[in-house]
Amino acid sequence: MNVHITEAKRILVANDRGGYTVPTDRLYPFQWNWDSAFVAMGFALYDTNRAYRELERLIEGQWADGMIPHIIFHQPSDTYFPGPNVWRTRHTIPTSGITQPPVFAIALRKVFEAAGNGGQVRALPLYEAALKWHRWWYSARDPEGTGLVALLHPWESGSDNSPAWDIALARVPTTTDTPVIRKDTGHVNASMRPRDEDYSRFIHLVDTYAACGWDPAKQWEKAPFKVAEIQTTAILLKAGEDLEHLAREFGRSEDVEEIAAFNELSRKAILAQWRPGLSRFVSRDLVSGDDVEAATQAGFIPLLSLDLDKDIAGALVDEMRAWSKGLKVTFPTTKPGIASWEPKRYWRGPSWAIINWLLIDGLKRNGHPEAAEELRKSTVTAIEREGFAEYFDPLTGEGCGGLGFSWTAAAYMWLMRSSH
Ligand code: 9WN
Repeated sequence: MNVHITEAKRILVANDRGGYTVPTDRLYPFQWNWDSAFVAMGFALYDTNRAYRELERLIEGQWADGMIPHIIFHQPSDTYFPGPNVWRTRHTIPTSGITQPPVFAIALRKVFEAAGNGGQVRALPLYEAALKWHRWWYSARDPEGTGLVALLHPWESGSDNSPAWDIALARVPTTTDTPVIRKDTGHVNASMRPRDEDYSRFIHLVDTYAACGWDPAKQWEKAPFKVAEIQTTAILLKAGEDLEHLAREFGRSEDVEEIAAFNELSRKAILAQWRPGLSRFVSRDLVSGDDVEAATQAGFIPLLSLDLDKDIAGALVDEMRAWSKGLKVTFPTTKPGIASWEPKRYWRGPSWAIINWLLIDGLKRNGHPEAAEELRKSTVTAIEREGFAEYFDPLTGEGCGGLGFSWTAAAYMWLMRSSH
C-alpha cells in the first residue's frame, strides 16, 4: 500500500476519541460537523462500520429543532476557545449553537453505498436525522422561501475568515459580554489566524444569539450578520440530491416529493446568482441587500450541484485557470493578487484539500475531467510533499495551520481511491 495512505489511516486512528474523530489534536479537540462528514467518506473506503459510527456520534448532538451543531463537546478540553460555557446552549450534551455546511447526507449516501444494502437498518436513523436537518435549513435559515439559505455567523460557512465576510462582519460591534481568551494562537502562528478584532465580532454574535435563547426566529430578527450564501446552498443542494436518492432507495415517496421541492427551489435560486461579468456565482448580504462580490472559492462551488450550460461551466473553468496561473498548489480560496489575498492566512488565500475535493467533483459533473485531474494532482502532490496539513500556501506549497489533520487524510484517501 502507498505509504501516504498508511499514514492517512494512522492519523485517523490518532485523532479518534471514541467513535468520533477530532480535526487535529489540541487546536480542535472536539467533534466538528463537516469535518466528520468528510472523515466518514474516508472511512467508507475501508471500514464502513467506523464510517457509520462517525455519523452516529455526530447526530448525538442534533437539537430537537433539527439543527446539527458545528461542534459537539463530547468531552471537556481546555485547549480551545470558545468552549461550552461561552455557548450556553441547552442540549442533552454540550454543543455550540450554530451549524456548518451540510455535507452529512453526501457522506451518508457514500457510506450506505459502500456498506451495501445490509446497512439499511443502520442508515435509516441517519437518513431521518439528515432530513430533519434539511427541513431546519429551509425553515430556520430561509423563512421567506427564497431557495438560498442564510448564515448568521461566519463560522457557519466553514470558510470562517474569508474576505467574503469583510463588509458584513465590519457592521458587527467588537463589544462582548464574554471575555475573549484565545487559545488558537498558542497552537499555530498568529499570522495564519483571524485577527483579535475578528474574534471580538465572532463572540459578539455568539453573545447576541445566546441572549435569544438560541431560538431561530428571534435570532433571525436580531442577527446583525445575515448572508444568503452560495457555497452552503450549493452543498445543501448536492446533499439534497443524495438525500432524495436515499429516500427513493428506502421507499419514502412522501419524502421524495418534499426533498425534490427543496432541491428545485435551491437550483433556481443558485442559478439566479450567476454573474457573467465576474464569471462567478455570488452570495447576497441580507442586511444591505447587496451582492457579495469578494473573489473567493465560494463562487465556483455551484459546479458541485448544478448541471450548468456549457457556456457558464466554460467561463467558470477559464476563471479558475486564471486564478491558478503560476501557483504551486491550486485552488486558492481568494483570488491571488487582490488586496484581501493573504496566501498563508486561514481562508484568505490558501488551498484546502476538502474544497478541492468539492471542486473536483463539480468539474467532473460539468464535463471538465481534465481540469478536475489537474486539481486532483495538485492536491495529492501537495500532501505527498508536505504531509497532512490543515491547508497549503498556494505560492510556496508549504503545509500550514494544524498538522496531522483528519480531513486532509480523508481527502487524500478519497482522491487516491482508484489506486488503492
Ligand atoms: C471554528 C475544524 C474547523 C473547520 C472550519 C475551520 C476551523 C474553527 C476555528 O476549524 O474553524 O469552527 O476555531 O477556527 O475554519 O472549517 O471545520 O477543522
